[in-house]
Amino acid sequence: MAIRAAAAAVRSIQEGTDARMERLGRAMLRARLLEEKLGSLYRAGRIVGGVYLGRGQEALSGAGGVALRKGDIFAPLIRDMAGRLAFGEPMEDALRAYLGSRLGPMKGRDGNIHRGDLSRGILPMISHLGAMVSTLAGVLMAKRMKGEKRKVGLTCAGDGATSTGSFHEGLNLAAVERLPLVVVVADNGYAYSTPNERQFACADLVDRARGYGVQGHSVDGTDPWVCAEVLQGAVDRARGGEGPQLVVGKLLRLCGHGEHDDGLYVDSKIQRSERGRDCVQVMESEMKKRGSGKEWQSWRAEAQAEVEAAVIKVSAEPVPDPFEEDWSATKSGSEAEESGSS
Ligand SMILES: Cc1ncc(C[n+]2csc(CCOP(=O)(O)OP(=O)(O)O)c2C)c(N)n1
Repeated sequence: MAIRAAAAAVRSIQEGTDARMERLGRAMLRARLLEEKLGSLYRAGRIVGGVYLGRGQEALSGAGGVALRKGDIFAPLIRDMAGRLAFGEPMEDALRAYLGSRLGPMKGRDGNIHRGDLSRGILPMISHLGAMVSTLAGVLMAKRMKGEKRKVGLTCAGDGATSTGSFHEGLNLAAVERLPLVVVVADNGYAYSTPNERQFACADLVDRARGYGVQGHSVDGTDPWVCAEVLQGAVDRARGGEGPQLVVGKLLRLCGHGEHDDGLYVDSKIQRSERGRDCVQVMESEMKKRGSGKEWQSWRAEAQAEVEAAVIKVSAEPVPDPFEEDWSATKSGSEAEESGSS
């Protein structure tokens, strides 16, 4: 009986793991294919402003989105398309921000990477350079004061962002307050064109966790399985009251800083190293090895169809009309008048 119970438990853990990896794999593919399309739309002149992609960072980002639950708060950065989709941002809403649709969560009036949706627990990004750590710490403190329990906040930072004052102030505050905060550092080797050795003098950014008094975790950011496990563990620990968690993933940005940047300064030795692996290819070949190649192909086909359908739908949507806009970020004009605000 006990053996049977143990076997059932093992099976259910395995099924849970498989379900989590399916969510992650699908989010990675959806993000990769959507971003390839965004690159094309940018080159075709259909997108106003810059386009910044998360190529090569889908496993680490997506694993964060998968590890969170409904009711948690996610503060994504510019390379977190996979995390956003995994956490539940509809692909159509993402596209609406890029194509300026009035039906998007920012009503087509904000920069594409600055989109958020408070109703889904996604904070609009203020800046890529550390600002979201203190913003999220503030949200978590407010939740604590309101008596909301077991809600986790997760945000991200680049290696460059870890050198800013905002990052330091935010993480220090979160550590002192023992907030349920997970900070995922995507150490992709470069802050724009500045390599790691010109940014910080410690051997590994995870070493800083000790200085802040928080738990630190290192992860190979190119391995989807390891990312899923480590991120889930960090989120669970934060939820369980163990305070802030710093997760540092080593990987490489497999694109320019933005689509306007060719990234030619990236060292070819790093590109050829383990760190330069493409997490999407890693997952594809591992799934093939495990006999699940057909499943992967069907996820890819579904993601491709979703991207095509979303582009067609969102392209036909209205854009904001300056003469009809209420110019209120959060409420319609009549609602604002009723509550006496202007
Ligand atoms: C205060 C400020 N300075 C400079 C910039 C321009 N900028 C945006 S992202 C970035 C580099 C960020 O590097 P990193 O944190 O490593 O993230 P990555 O782009 O590699 O993901 C810079 C210099 C900015 N947005 N804000």
